[in-house]
Amino acid sequence: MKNKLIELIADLKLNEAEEVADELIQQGIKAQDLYDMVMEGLNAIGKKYENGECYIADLIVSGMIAKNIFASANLHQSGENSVKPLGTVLFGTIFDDIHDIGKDLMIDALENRGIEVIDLGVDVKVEKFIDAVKQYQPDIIAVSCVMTNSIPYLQQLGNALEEANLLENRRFLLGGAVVNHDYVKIPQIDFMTNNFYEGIRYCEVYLEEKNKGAKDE
Ligand code: B12
Repeated sequence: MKNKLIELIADLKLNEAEEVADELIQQGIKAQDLYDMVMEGLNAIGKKYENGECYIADLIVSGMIAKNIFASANLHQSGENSVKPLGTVLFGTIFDDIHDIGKDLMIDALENRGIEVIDLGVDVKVEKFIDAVKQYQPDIIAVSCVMTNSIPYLQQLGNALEEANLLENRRFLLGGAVVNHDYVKIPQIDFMTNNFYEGIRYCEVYLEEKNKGAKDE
C-alpha cells in the first residue's frame, strides 16, 4: 500500500493517490511516514521533469496532490495551542522562487503550535525582508528556497541583515530543497533543514528558551 502511494503520486494519479492516502490515514499511518511517501513521490516527478519526461503542468498536479494529502492528514495539527503567542516568525520564499507548498505547510504548523507568523509570500526581495524585520522585530526570520538559482539572494539577505545589525537576539533559519546541496554555506544562517519536523522543533525550542530567559532576567 505504501509503495503504491508513491507510485500513484509519481504517475500523477490524483484521485487514486488521494484515496490510498485516505485509507492509510484511516489505518492510522504515522504522519512522518505519510509525509516521507509524498516527498518520495514528488522527488520522482521532479526527476522526470529534469529528464524532460514530463511538463510543468505535471509539476502543478503533483503539487496539488501533495497539498491535498497533507491537508487530509492534518499534518500541521499536532501540538497545543497556547493563548499568548510563543513568539513571532517572519516567513517568506526568497526572490525568484515562487514555490510555496513547503512554506505554507510550515506556517500552518507553526500557527497551530501557538506561534505568530507574518507571511511575506513568495518571490520576496532582500529589501522587503529587511524592511519587514525592522517593522515586525520577529524572533525568527525563516526563509524558504527550493530554486538553486535563488541561492545568491540568500547570501545577499544574510549580508544585508548583518550590515543592518538585524541578527542580534533572533535566529535566521533556512529551509527548502536547496538545503540538500553541500555548497550552500551562508555564514549568517543559524540553522538549515528541509525536514518539516526538525524546522518546527527548532523554532519551538528556541522560542521556549528565549521566553524562559526573558522570565529569569
Ligand atoms: C510542485 C512544484 C512546482 C509548482 C509549485 C507550486 C507551489 N505553489 O509551490 C510549480 C508548477 C508552480 C513549479 C514551478 C517551477 N518549478 Co518546480 N517543482 C515542484 C516540485 C515537484 C515539488 C516542490 C514541492 O512543493 N515540494 C513539497 C514541499 C512540501 O517540499 P519543500 O518545498 O521542499 O518544503 C519542505 C521542506 O523543505 C521544509 N521547508 C520548506 N521551506 C522551509 C523553510 C524553513 C525555514 C524550514 C525550516 C523548512 C522549510 O518544509 C517543507 C515541508 O516538509 C519540485 C520537485 C521536488 N521534489 O522538490 C519541483 C522543482 C522545485 N521545480 C523546479 C523548477 C525548475 C521549476 C520551474 C523553473 C519550472 C519552469 N520551467 O517554469 C518553475 C519555477 C519558477 C520559479 N521562479 O520559482 C526544479 C528546481 C531545480 C533547481 N535546481 O532549482 C524542481 C526541483 C524540479 C526538478 N527536479 O527539476 N514547481
